[in-house]
This record gives sequence, C-alpha cells and structure tokens, in this order.
Amino acid sequence: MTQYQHILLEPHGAVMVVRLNRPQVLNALNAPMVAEIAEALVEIALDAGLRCVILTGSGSRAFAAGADIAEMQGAAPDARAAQSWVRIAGFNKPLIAAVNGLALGGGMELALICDIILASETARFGQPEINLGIIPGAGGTQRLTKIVGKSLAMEMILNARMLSADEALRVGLVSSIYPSETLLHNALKMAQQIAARAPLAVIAAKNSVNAAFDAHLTAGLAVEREQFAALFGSEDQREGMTAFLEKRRPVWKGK
Ligand code: CO8
Repeated sequence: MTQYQHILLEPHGAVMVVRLNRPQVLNALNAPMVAEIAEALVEIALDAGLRCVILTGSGSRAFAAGADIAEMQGAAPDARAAQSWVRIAGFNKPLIAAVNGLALGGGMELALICDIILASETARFGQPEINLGIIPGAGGTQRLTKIVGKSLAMEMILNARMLSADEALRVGLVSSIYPSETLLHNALKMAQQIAARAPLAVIAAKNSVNAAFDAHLTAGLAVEREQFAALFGSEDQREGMTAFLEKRRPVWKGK
C-alpha cells in the first residue's frame, strides 16, 4: 500500500482502518486529504484480501470538523475535489464510519457516505456551513434529509443544529454508540464479522440497500453542487470564512 501524507492506513487482516490524520486542525478535510482517501479506497478495492474498511479520525476530539476553511476561503473546491467525493461514494466494499468525536460539515458528509455509522459517546454531528455563508456541498443536503427527514434536516442545515450521539441514535443516523475507549475495538469486531461473510452476497447487499437509498440522489446532488458553487461568488462566503479564521462573528450583507 502507498504511504499517504494526510491519512494513516492500519491493516487488521481483511479489514483496513483508514485514519484521517490532521488532528491539529481537528482532521479538517483539505483537498489532498480527500484525494488520498479516494486513492486509498481504489487500492483497497483492488486488493481481494481486503473486505471491509473503517474510517475514523486521529486524536480524541474529532472524526473531521469539516472541509478545510483556510483552503476554501480563497476559492470553491474545484472539479477535481468534487470528483474525489464521487469516487469515495463509489467504493464497492462495506465502509464503516467510526465517529470518534466531532463530525461536522464535510466530516459529517463523509460519515453519511459510509454504509454504517458507529459513534462514540462523545460524537457530535452537524452541518454548520450556514455559519460560513455556504451550504453542504458533498451530499449533506441529500443524504441527511433521507435519513433524518425534512424537518430535522432543515433545522440542522438552516440553523446549524448539532446532534449528540444519543440524538443521532434516536433518529437512525447511527446504529450503535460505544464508549470512546472501545469504539474502534467494536468497529473492528463488526468489520471482521462482515469481512468473514460471503463476499459476493455482501457486495450484492450493499448495492441493493444503496439502490433503495440512492433513488433520485443524482438529480439532488446536481442541485446541491450548483447551489454550493454559486455561493462561492458571494461576499457573505468570503466574510463567513474570513470571520472564522479571524475568530470573530461574521457580518452578513446578503450579497
Ligand atoms: N477548517 C480548518 N481549520 C479548522 C476547521 C476547519 N473546518 N475546524 C477547526 N479548525 C482548526 C481551527 O482553526 C483551530 O486551528 P488553530 O489552532 O490554528 O487556531 C483548530 O482547528 C482547533 O479548533 P478551535 O480552536 O476552533 O477549537 P474549538 O474547540 O474552539 O472549536 C469547533 C471546535 C466548534 C469544531 C470549531 O473549530 C469550528 O467551528 N470549526 C469549523 C466547523 C465548520 O464550520 N465546519 C464546516 C466547514 S465547511 C464544509 O465542511 C463544507 C463541505 C463542502 C464539501 C464540498 C466538496 C466539493
């Protein structure tokens, strides 16, 4: 396996743990990191000995606190960045998110792409992009809405409401919660069980469940991409991200 700069690959037999590794910025997803995740998943897809992947974050605080705001401040993520997200979503083996802390913005969208989300007791979920003058751009408006329903998705996306692990379990966003110290152990146990099951049936099951989930997703994602990109021409997007980096409250102008 290739050595990557922003992620760590930790093999456990037929299971690969992919660890987001920028803890100094709460594992914020810059474009090179998202490209590396996509690249690593291609390598894993081609390795017949690997049957299941766990995505998790380094450090105790975050799975990922979103796309990298310092990187996005200057310009919208380009087509290559969007392509990396599409490649991740197209991964053809079971993908488990072990959410060990904050899953915000793009971090939450990455978890939403996964097939199963497991959470630590300290996990928190949110789409706070509105605080920056933008909206989710990697599927959050679509996948979150399908999982939690329109009203809660609207509250989370329009008003930056965050969910605790318990709330996330109650609304079906995550399937289990574990103490922080045992999250990865339990994720590995589940991943190894899945990895030991009939491989063709596992892939067929994943594809079939996703067919139920993904109906109309492509059209919805296109609308989201267009709206997301359009906001990057606005003064409010520049103000929102500059205010975050300058650690002050933004002043919105509505243009
Ligand atoms: N990007 C860049 N740096 C970040 C990010 C981020 N998303 N989140 C945290 N950091 C950095 C902080 O700047 C800080 O750096 P430094 O120590 O150099 O000042 C460090 O991480 C620690 O963070 P804080 O000091 O802010 O820690 P706090 O405990 O005070 O706050 C929070 C933690 C609440 C998580 C706070 O950091 C925060 O609000 N972060 C931003 C969360 C956010 O808005 N996420 C959404 C980003 S936008 C997005 O994800 C759009 C996705 C679009 C994808 C489309 C692709 C095509």
